[in-house]
Amino acid sequence: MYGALEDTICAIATPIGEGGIGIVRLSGPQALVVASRIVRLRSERPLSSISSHTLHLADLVIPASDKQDNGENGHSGLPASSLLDEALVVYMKAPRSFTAEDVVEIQSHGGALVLGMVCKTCVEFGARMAEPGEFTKRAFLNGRLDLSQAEAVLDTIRATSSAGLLVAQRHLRGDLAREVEQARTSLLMVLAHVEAGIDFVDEDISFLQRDELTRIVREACAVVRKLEATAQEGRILREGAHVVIIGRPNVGKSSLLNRLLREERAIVTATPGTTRDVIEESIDLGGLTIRLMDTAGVRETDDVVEQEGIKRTRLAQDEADLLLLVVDGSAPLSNDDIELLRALKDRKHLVLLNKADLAVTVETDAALVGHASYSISAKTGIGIERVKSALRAQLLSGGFEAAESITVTNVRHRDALCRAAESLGQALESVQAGMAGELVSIDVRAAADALGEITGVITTDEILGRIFSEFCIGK
Ligand SMILES: Nc1nc2c(ncn2[C@@H]2O[C@H](COP(=O)(O)OP(=O)(O)OP(=O)(O)O)[C@@H](O)[C@H]2O)c(=O)[nH]1
Ligand SMILES: [Mg+2]
Repeated sequence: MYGALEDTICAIATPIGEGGIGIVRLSGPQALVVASRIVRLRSERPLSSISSHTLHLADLVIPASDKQDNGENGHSGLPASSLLDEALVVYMKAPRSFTAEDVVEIQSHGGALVLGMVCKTCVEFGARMAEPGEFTKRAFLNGRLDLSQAEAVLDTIRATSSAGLLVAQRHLRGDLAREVEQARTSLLMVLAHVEAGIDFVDEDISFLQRDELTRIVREACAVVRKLEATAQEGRILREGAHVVIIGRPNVGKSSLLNRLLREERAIVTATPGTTRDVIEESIDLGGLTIRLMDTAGVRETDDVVEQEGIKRTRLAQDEADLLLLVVDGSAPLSNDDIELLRALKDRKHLVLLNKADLAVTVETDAALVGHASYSISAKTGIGIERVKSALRAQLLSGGFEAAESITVTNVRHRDALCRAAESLGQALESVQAGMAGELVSIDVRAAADALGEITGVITTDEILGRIFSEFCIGK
C-alpha cells in the first residue's frame, strides 16, 4: 500500500473547498526539484537557493511539460507558462521537518482548482500523490515520532473537546511512550538475565535472582495495570460520555434534557408517555463532551409505539457510562421508581429528585439510602449546577487534569496493555511456582512485545496500514 521512502510525495494538506489559503505539501528527496518546476520566486532567485524555514513570495506558473512540445499542457488544460496564482513558499530542510525529510509547502489561495493543478503539476514532474496518513507514517518510519505519537496526531485533528485535546497533546509529547518504554526496558533486562541463566547455568535460576526478578516483573505489571485502568476514562475523554436519562413517565426527563441543553429540544407535556424515541444531544461540560440521551418513560403499556420506545430505553441504558434516574420528588416514590433504583446497582448513577419547586416529599425515603441524590427543578433550574459538577466528578476521577497523569485513550493501546498484563501475571505465577527460566521468559517476552506494539518498536505492515489508513490525505 505504501511506496518507498525514496519517493517524493505530495498532497493538498488543507480541507478541500473554498478557503482563504490552501496548502500543497511535498515531502521527499526531490521536494525542492519538483517544486521549483512550478514556483517562480518574485526575487527571481532559484528556489534551491533559499534558506530552510524562510517564507518567500512567488508566482505559480504551469511549466511546459517535458513530454510535450506544442506548448499546451495536457494535464492542466492550461497553456504552458500560464499564471496559476501567487503563493508563499517555505522549504524545510531534512531532518528539521514534520516528516524528517525535505519538505516544501506551497501556500496559495484556497481554491480546489488551483490546489488540484499544483498537485497535478507536481505529479507530472516526478512526485507521487500521498496515501492517507503517509506524511505522518514517514515521520514514524524516519524515527521522528513513535507510533503512539503518530496516533496522537490523528487524535489532535479529531478532538472535539478540550479534555480530548489535552490528552492527545500529552501523547503527542511522548508521555505514554516514555512510560511504556521504561516498563519494556526493565522487562528486557529481566529477559537478558533469565536467558543468561538458561544459557550458562545447568540448573534453574537462583533464589536471589528469583526475588529480584519477581520484584521487577511485579513493578512492570503494576505500571501496565495502572495504565490499563485509565482506559475507560480515556475513552470518555476522547469520545465523550454516554449519559442516559431514565425514569418513569412524566417525572421531567425531557424537561431535564432541555434544561441541560438550554433549549427546547424535546417535547414536554403533562401527558405521561410523551417521549417515544431516544433523543440524543451533546453538551460541553467544562471541556468534557457529554452525549446526553432522553428516553421514553418506563412503565407497563399496551401501546406498541411506546413499548418499542421502552425497548430502546433499555438498550440505551445498557450502554450508558452513567445513568441519571429522574423521580418526581414532589410525590411519594412508586413501585416503578423503586424497581428502577434497584436496577442502578453497580452502575455509575445519580438520582435526581425533580420538581423541587413543588413540595419536597421523597428526600428522606429509605429507598434512597446509599444513592447520591440531588433535589432539582428542571422547570426553574434549582440544583442543576450541582448536578453538573457531580456528573463530571463521577465520570472523571479528576486526575487527568494533573500535568503528570497519563490516560490511555486508544483501543489498540488498551488491548496491548491488557495482553502485557496477562502475560506478566502468568510470568509471576511461573516464578512463584518455581518453573524453569525458559517458561518464565516466554511470558516476559510476550509482555515486552505487547508493550513494544504501543510505541511501534514491534510492528507489522498490517498494523501500520490499519493505523495510517484512518488519516486524511495530506496528513
Ligand atoms: N413543577 C414542575 N413541573 C415539572 C418539572 N419538570 C417537569 N415538569 C412538568 O412535568 C410534566 C412532564 O414533563 P416531561 O419533561 O415531559 O416528563 P418526561 O419524564 O419526559 O415524560 P415522558 O416523556 O412522558 O416520559 C410537564 O408538565 C412538565 O412541565 C419541575 O421541575 N417542576
Ligand atoms: Mg419525555
